[in-house]
Amino acid sequence: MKNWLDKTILSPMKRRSFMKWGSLLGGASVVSAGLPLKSVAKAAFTDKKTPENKTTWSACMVNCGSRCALRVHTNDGVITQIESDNRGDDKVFGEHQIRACLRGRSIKHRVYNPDRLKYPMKRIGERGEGRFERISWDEALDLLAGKMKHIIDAYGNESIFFTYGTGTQGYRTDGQHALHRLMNMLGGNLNYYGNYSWGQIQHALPFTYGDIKAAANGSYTSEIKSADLLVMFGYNPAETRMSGGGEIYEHSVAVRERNVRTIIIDPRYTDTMLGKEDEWIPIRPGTDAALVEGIAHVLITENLVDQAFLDKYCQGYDEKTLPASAPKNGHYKAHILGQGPDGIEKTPVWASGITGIPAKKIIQLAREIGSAKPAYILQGTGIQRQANGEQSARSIVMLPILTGNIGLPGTNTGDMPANYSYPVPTIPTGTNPVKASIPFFGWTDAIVRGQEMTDKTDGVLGVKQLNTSIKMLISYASNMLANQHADINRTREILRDESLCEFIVLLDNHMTPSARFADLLLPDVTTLENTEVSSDGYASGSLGAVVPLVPAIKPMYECRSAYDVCVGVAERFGIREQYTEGRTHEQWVEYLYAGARAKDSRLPSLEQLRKDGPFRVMAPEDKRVALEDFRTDPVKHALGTPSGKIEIYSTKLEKIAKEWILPEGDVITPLPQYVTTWESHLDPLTEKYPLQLVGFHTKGRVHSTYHNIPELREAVMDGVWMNPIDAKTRGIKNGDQVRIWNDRGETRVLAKVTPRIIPGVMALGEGAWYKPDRKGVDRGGCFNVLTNQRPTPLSKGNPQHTNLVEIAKV
Ligand SMILES: Nc1nc2c(c(=O)[nH]1)N[C@H]1C(S)=C(S)[C@@H](COP(=O)(O)OP(=O)(O)OC[C@H]3O[C@@H](n4cnc5c(=O)[nH]c(N)nc54)[C@H](O)[C@@H]3O)O[C@H]1N2
Ligand SMILES: Nc1nc2c(c(=O)[nH]1)N[C@H]1C(S)=C(S)[C@@H](COP(=O)(O)OP(=O)(O)OC[C@H]3O[C@@H](n4cnc5c(=O)[nH]c(N)nc54)[C@H](O)[C@@H]3O)O[C@H]1N2
Ligand code: SF4
Ligand SMILES: [Mo]
Repeated sequence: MKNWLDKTILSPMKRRSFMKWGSLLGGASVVSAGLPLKSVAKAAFTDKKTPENKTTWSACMVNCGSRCALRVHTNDGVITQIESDNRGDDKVFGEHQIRACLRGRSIKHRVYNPDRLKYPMKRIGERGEGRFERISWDEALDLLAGKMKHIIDAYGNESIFFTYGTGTQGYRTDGQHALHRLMNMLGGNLNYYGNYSWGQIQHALPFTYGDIKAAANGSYTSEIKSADLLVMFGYNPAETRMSGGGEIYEHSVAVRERNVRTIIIDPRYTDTMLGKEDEWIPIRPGTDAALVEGIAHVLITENLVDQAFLDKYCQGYDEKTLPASAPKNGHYKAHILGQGPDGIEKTPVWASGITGIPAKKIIQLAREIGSAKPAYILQGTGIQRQANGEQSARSIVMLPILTGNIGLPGTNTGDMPANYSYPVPTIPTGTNPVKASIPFFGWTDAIVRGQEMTDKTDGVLGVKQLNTSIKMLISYASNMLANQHADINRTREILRDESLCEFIVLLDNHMTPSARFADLLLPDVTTLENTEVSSDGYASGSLGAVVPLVPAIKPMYECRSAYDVCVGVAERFGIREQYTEGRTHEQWVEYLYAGARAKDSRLPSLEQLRKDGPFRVMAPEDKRVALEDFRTDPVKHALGTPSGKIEIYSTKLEKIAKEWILPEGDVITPLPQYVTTWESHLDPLTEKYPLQLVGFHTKGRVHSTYHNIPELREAVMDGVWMNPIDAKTRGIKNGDQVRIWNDRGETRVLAKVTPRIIPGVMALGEGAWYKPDRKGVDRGGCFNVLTNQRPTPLSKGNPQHTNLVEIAKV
């Protein structure tokens, strides 16, 4: 530890500034958790005789869907080791350990990281150049409050926008909640709807099923225990739901218990397979809808559909239930059999030509799905992050619908699996007085041409047309500006033009690629320096938990929590009292937890919780079968669709398709069906860029968070997956440095030559840090220099897995 102290704090320069800052405080201002920085300095410098060893609970708060417990060991105020949850014997279901993955266990290196932001800084160079000068917190807060006042006065609250940011998903009193509480008190900000994760699927499936419930509408994965067949489209929990307390735990327990036959459809042979699957069906990206249609053809022609189910519960399967508004032969059966408007029969041979899956295999798959009762069918979210993502998502759910595998034990709706999350209360945020809302993906357009954006052209909600373009960005725990949003080169140009977006404030722990685009940089405390009571996350199966975060160390450098930043701004607007209600951050945590306990007597005292670690609460219901009620009584439990039924033919989409103004090439159809898109394998652009490049969420990071830990970069090499056939024709060998490019940009990575991906397709883990060289070529392997900002037709979402590229050895 001495080493770390020597290097990071005791270097003469840093020591001086540290001490200077300490004296500047004069004991008056406080940082997060009410700890004067003086005492931080004292703890760091005092050479005590007997070292004080402590173990405290904290959690990994990134956006992977889990919230793993961490046991943080400190010695004299310095973190020495991170352990995972190690309580009990880890045998009892529901009391299993909430074990952290390799990322959470390496969090110490994120805290003690050379990239840490240490003090507030103001931009001095051109925007994006990355030149900053240190300022005091008073100057920073004056600047922030001043800019906010000016922008609200000049353009209205609708011109202020929060970039999507998920670096601290779990905060309840701090982070996004604290910021929204402030903004709502100051008149609000432009809203967004949807998200980069599930934008297309969550927008599309309600047309079929109605709004079932907020997130992940399927059955629990534990239902797999009752299934005779498990079919997973692009579902990869072994990598994206890695936690011991998460979805993968229940998934594996259920699969093992039933020894259920498992078929996985994915262009990549993922870690979820690795011999645990019975069959891998590789597919061309963006073509799942065509596969479903080929399967549907077999189901229909071989009489494997559940006609009684379709008649009773669904709209638009055949003539009988087709709504009056639909054109003649507008039903699904006609569409599949070639009697619909396009006149194309969706035979397995037709589907084979599109998907790359042999027709024989499609027939076999259809027969299996048609005869297994019950079958549990689900999808991950990589599929819908495609240019035709809404159509793919709506198509996959046709398989359980056609076979009547809905609402019964062992079934799922074809949606993502459901998860329970314990409802830990948040600080009241109030309501946003601004009504206008844009699609999450539309913010760069809203900077350039906000005033042109309307409901029918750009998916604006709440108003018919925006009043203003975006003039200020608040970027909290977000790496959207220059890493996670699409087409970085275009975004960069937009952000560089200061006449468009006039002010950017960014709060982060690290000097990320996005941080370089800030006008004002505010250093946040890390989760290990913060106080909170959180929940289990949104992907922890039926296990809920109340998760305590106790500051393991004092806030480093001049870091301050977002809550404390908000108090500072509130003060400058004269609403400090209104904002704090007289509470410190810690007092809010206590207050909210007391409220939770008053509602649920099972919860231990806060002291006990902090001592014992996460309190586990199983979901109130021991099973959850999606649409069980509807199946039992479709009248009493009618769905939220216009007809109350499962709408295979959606009348709402019929209307939208007529009314919306779509760019050329975009299609919205009332039936779920395969549509070709730009940059599919059928696009003429393949002559120039012959390979499809899909992204995936790698186990080496969570998006861009944890990227700057060299140990993790070594453990999980970032390389572009390519098939030996594609590699050979280009003279590329495993481990070669390669360049990948298209008209939008170029990046450099290593080649991972492997038969684990189909020919014609490449895959790269997203989230690597953007690192442009002087010519603008990214040397960091950052996916988003290649992605497109053109939104998907219906949800106006992110097609970040739809890209045509070429690759060559450097
Ligand atoms: N380790 C780790 N875990 C994470 C995250 C992370 O960054 N790292 N991020 C978290 C977040 S926010 C999210 S949203 C989730 C996302 O988690 P997932 O839903 O798993 O999303 P992806 O990894 O994008 O894609 C899943 C799979 O879909 C496949 N795929 C892509 N396109 C297609 C297609 O057209 N058809 C088919 N059949 N398959 C396709 C990909 O090859 C990939 O194996 O993961 C969460 N968990
Ligand atoms: N090409 C491509 N792009 C994608 C995706 C894809 O599949 N492919 N996936 C998309 C999806 S699903 C998502 S959810 C988004 C995620 O995109 P983001 O929400 O931007 O997620 P991260 O990249 O993890 O960035 C979070 C930021 O939070 C910061 N952070 C971490 N801890 C703290 C903290 O305690 N305080 C503060 N202030 N900051 C903190 C990190 O340093 C990081 O800069 O990316 C999207 N982008
Ligand atoms: S990244 Fe996710 S699975 Fe890994 S420790 Fe953090 S919360 Fe747990
Ligand atoms: Mo996500």
